[in-house]
Amino acid sequence: MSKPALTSNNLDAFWMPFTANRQFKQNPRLFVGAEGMFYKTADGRDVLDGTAGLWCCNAGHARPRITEAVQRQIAELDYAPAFQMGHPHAFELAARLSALMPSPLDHVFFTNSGSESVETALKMAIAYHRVRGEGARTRLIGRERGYHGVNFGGISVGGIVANRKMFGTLLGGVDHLPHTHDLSRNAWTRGQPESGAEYAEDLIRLIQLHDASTIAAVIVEPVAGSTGVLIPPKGYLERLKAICDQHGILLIFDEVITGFGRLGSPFAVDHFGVTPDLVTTAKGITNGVIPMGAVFCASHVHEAFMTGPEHLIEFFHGYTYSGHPVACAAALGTLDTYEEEGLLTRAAELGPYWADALHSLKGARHVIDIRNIGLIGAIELQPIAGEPTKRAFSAFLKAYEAGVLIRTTGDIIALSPPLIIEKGHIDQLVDTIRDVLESLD
Ligand code: PXG
Repeated sequence: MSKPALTSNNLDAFWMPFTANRQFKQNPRLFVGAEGMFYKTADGRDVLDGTAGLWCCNAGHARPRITEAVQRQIAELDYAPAFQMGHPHAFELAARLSALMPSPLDHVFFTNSGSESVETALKMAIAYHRVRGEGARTRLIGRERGYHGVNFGGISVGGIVANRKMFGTLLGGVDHLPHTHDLSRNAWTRGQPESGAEYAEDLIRLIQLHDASTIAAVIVEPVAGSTGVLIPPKGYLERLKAICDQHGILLIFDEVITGFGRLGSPFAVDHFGVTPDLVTTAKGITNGVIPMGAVFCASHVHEAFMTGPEHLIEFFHGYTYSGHPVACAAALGTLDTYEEEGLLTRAAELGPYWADALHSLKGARHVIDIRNIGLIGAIELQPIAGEPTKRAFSAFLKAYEAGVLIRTTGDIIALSPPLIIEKGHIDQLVDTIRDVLESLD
C-alpha cells in the first residue's frame, strides 16, 4: 500500500486529543516505527522512549509474544459477542489477572480504557450499596489534582481544573480530598515523603459534613501520575483505608498507571500493602498494543450482586468490546512477557540506579524539585513568570529534537520508561534532559 504524502490539508482532519493542534500541525512529530526502547521518527531518527508511550508500553515495543498472540487471535476468532456469550481467553485472562492480585480482589470486569474502568468502578460502588439496601450511599469522593480519565464520572471525581472547567456541572454529590503535594516540606524526596499522612484526616471532615450513610466510595491514584507525579506520604494510604473501613465506604485505587510493574511490584496494592475494594487498570494490561482495561473487584463486592433469580442480569453494565478476543490475546502475551522477563519486579531492582540518576539533576538549571518511585520520576521546573507550562513544553520539544521522548504536565517533566530500560538508557535520558535544561531560557 502506498503511503499518502502528508500535507497541511490531510493533517487538518484529525482533531488530536490533548494536543496543541495548531502548533503540532506547523511542525508535526510523527512516529512510524518502534522496537524495544526506541521509536523511529518519520525523518528516520531513533527516539528513546522515556514515557513507555503514554505510561503503557511497560515491556517496550514490538515484543514478539504479544505480536504473535494478536496475529493468531485475529485469524482464529476475530470477535465474539460480549453479552450472554463468551470465549475461553476472557476467562483464562481473568483467572490469570486475579491470581496476580492479592485476595480478596478475585473478580475482573473488562473495559476498553482507563476512563471506562473508572466509570465501571464508580457504578459498581454505587450499585453495591444499593443491592445491599443502602441506596442512600451515592456520594463519591475524589481528590484535588486527581486524574481518572475523561468521562463524566472520571472528571467529576478528578481534580485537574483544566479537564473539568469547560464541561458544566459534572456529576452531583461529589466532593474532594486535598492533594498531598507540599514542596515546602517534601522537596527532593526519594520515594515516599515523610510528612503528609495527616492529609487523609480530611476524609473524617467530609464524613462529618455529609454523613457516612451518604458516601459510596473514595477514589484515589495510589501515586498520582498525570498531574505530575505526586507520591503518597508514608502512612497516608493506610489511613485512608482505615477510615473507609470504619465507615463502610468502598476504597477504589486507580492503578491505570501504577499497575503492571511500574512501582517494582505487580500493583501498588502490593507495593504499599494496602488492599482496597476495587482497583481500576488499563494501559500496561496489554502493553498498550490493543485498547483494554480491567476493574478488579473484591469478593465481598461481587458476592453482593450474586443474589436473586439466576436468569436475571446482575449488573446492568458492559461494553460491546468488554473482553474482546484480540485484546485478551494481547493481554495474555503481555503477561507471558512480563513473567518470563521478570518485568513486574524489575523497577525495584533498577530503582536505586534510577533514583541516583534522576537526583543527579539537583542543581541543574530551572529545577525546583525531583521525586521518584519505582520507575517513575518527576522533575519540577520553575515556571516562567506569567507563562506557566511554557518552559516544560520547550523542554519537551528540545528533548524530542535531541532524541528523547519525555512527557510534561504543567511545568513538570514526568518520566516512566519501559521496564526493560537498561542503565545506559537511563544515563542517556538524564544527560539529554540536563543539556536541554541548560539550553532553556
Ligand atoms: N486513570 C488514571 C490514573 C490515568 O492515569 C486514566 C484513568 C484514563 O485512561 P484512558 O485509557 O482512558 O486514557 C489515566 C490515563 C500522562 C497521561 O502523560 C496519562 C494518562 C493518559 C494519557 C497521558 O500523564 N492517564
